[in-house]
Amino acid sequence: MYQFRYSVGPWNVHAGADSYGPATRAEITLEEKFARFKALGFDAVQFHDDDAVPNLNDLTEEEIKAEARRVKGLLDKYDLKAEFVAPRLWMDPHTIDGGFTSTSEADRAFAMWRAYRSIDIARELGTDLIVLWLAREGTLCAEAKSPVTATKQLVEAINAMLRYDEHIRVCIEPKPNEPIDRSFCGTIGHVMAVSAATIDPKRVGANLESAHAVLAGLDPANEIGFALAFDKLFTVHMNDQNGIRYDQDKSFGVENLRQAFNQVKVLMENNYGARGEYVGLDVKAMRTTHDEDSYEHLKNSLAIFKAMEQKVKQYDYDYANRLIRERKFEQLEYYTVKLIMGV
Ligand code: 3MF
Ligand code: MG
Repeated sequence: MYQFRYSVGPWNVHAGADSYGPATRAEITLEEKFARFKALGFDAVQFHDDDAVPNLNDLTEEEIKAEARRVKGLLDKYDLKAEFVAPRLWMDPHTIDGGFTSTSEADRAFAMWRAYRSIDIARELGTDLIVLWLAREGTLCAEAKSPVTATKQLVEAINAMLRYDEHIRVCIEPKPNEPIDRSFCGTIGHVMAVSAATIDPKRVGANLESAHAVLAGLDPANEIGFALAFDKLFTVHMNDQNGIRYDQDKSFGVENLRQAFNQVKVLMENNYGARGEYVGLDVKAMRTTHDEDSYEHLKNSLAIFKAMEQKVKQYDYDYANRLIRERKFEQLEYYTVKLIMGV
């Protein structure tokens, strides 16, 4: 059996600031993060456009590409690949009310400019994957946007990206809310529908984040399975989340081990990764974490994920299938939980 390959974004190691308080740890340079990612066993790095090219609004298209090439050199130095580039459409003054679905035409044009630059950066970094976390594509005031118009705008924005580069693939990371109240594309089902409506559905897929599924009140393993059934799980953001509260990006498996097991199980049963897909992490250290422990949550997430791989390998499918045939689900559930507990 092939080995999973793992990826992580530089924002996974951050200084600890949240909406209610300032940083609690020192900033770490991109190069130092790359070195540590490699040492921890990661194979690839995920990028926002401005993780790779800071202040790109102020640069020409050629300057943006040149800076991306410099970052590619840095990746090569540490023998890391770039997994994807995601336009950061939620931090900018132009996108306070969304990008592709903003009610301002100028802001929609800005969002497309950033999407095209993300594609340019992806090419320079050697990846064909663009991730869209549609942070503000929704409403704070329900009456502020038509959900019909906005959904069509989203499809058109993706079509424009597919036309801009005939090789890139676009991958939507759905989330039901936060920072907006009502998102237009909240679940994998929404993503599959948007994909089907584009000019090239094969090139439009999903990035399932465990925590986002939990926030939608759904089971992450079932969401993964839904995307896999349509052959459209282009990547994953593995993490954990304690129920329907603020987005927590906890280490993988620390809240719900059975749910973690079932995510790994559905990925392994369907040969996820065989076509180069990465197991991506999207985890944050707790705010109280000390500087010297800035990477513990990454280490722990990888260790828990790999431990679950071992549990799936130990899963007695003959026994489980017999219980399924006999509809002995009490026994099946007990067997599964016992395996996870190791008793
Ligand atoms: C928010 C997220 C984002 C995305 C990232 C890449 C900051 O809930 O999960 O992390 O994953 O923007 O798409
Ligand atoms: Mg994410």
